[in-house]
Amino acid sequence: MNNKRVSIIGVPMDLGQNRRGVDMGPSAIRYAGVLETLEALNFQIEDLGDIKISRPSRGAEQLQDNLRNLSQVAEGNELLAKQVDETITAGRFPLVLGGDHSIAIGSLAGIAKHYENLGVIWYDAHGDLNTADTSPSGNIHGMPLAVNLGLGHERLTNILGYQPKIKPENIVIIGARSLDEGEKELIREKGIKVYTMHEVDRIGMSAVISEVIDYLKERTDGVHLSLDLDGLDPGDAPGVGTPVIGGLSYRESHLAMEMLAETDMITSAEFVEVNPILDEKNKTAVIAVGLMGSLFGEKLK
Ligand code: EXY
Ligand code: MN
Ligand code: MN
Ligand code: MN
Repeated sequence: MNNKRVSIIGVPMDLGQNRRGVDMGPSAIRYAGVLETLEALNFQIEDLGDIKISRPSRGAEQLQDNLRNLSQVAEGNELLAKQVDETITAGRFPLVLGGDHSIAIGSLAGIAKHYENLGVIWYDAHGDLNTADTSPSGNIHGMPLAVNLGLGHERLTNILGYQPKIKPENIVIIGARSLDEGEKELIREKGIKVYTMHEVDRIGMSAVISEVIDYLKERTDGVHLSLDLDGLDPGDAPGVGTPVIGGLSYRESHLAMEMLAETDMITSAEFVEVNPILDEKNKTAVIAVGLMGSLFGEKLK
């Protein structure tokens, strides 16, 4: 990692889906030692604390136009976008800790304005490419990648006043194994590059990441890593709200992070969907911190 100055931003967001507890993800990841791990690697760390997320009032209608908690999710993401924007302007690397994956709306809004061609690695069991029209759940954590392509409700797509945030040809999804019909259509229509579990099984993680690096290197001027812990197999990372069997192992994920570290191409990152209530003794947060260590250059693991 070229940038030695890192700002940690916690986002205790659990309103982009139905299961409570993922709002405690940032605490669990701090408790698992993220600051100590990165400091030991000689990074200069600043912890900006947590973004304020407002709660919906009790009993209020939360699902409008098939978008659960739209105003709270939009408001939280507006605050996050500003914080991330300021972090990059100050020349620092934003490391965002979720929270559910809806927070990628705010983080990418703050990041993408600093690049002509931002690349995005979406490490996830899911595509997160639904809109309110295609979503089976109304959960906004299943929509952030579509929102960043400019598809969806204006309150979400237009954060910081511009859209789209990213171009379809600059996205690579890794680990997908649970895609809805509407998402598959969008992937075909937009030509989004996807390495499903099939490709990982077939050619191995080493070849997948080599291809991803070559692909993004020639077309992007910065790369954001959006790592959803449910990309990993629930045997390794059980503390997630939407587990899908047959996922990436801790070793494969660790290798992916190491290979990315060697390229120095990652310019921002977020780790999301850690839910301590569903976890086993903070295992998933510990794994998240282990992966962060590898991404930031920890050797001999
Ligand atoms: N595709 C399903 C939905 O849209 O409801 C499940 C989405 C889960 C999203 C997770 C966090 O990556
Ligand atoms: Mn996700
Ligand atoms: Mn997911
Ligand atoms: Mn290793």
